[in-house]
Amino acid sequence: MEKKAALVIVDVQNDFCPGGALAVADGDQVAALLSDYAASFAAAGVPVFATRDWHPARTSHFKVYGGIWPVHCVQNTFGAEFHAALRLPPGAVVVSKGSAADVDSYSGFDGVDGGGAGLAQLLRAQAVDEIFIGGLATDYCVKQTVLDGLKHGFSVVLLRDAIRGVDLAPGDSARALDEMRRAGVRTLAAIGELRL
Ligand code: VGL
Ligand code: ZN
Repeated sequence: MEKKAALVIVDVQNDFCPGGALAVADGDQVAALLSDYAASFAAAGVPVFATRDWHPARTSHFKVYGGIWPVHCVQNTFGAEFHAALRLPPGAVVVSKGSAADVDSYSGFDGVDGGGAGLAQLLRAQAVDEIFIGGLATDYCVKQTVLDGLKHGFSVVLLRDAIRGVDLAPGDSARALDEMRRAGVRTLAAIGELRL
């Protein structure tokens, strides 16, 4: 039987792009490329989801309150907005995560839409069984979203040209990619190879 696909764009927000509080190199290039992916998927009738890191001003996720990260993606600030180069098609569903004051949540599957529905629930409601994932950052939220997608039983395809990592330690992104592959993710090398 044909697979029913969805696109999940992870955390393409100003704070993860050059100039942002937790900037990922070339994060803005990913924004532009994912706009092209989103347009192609939407034209093929594929639903598009966009997750966002959506933190309260005070959370143990931040270094100042005991965590490891600089303050970033605080709700309703410029840093938390999607990058201007990210164009979401009409009907794209925004999923927010990281809103608790005392837990780090990296996975898009921890997120909820405006009505409180979780990502897995939203995907299942549309009978989705295959998700394409790209965004930021390879070694944190992309990795965790991919691993959780596989755990939930979705077939997962990583958009290799549309991810970039933080690399707090050199090699983190390469190791993340290995871990995702061992868990069963498939990869699409470049947008030119997309067949819908
Ligand atoms: C992320 C670090 C901290 C991410 C979020 O979106 O990958 N990374 N918070
Ligand atoms: Zn965060």
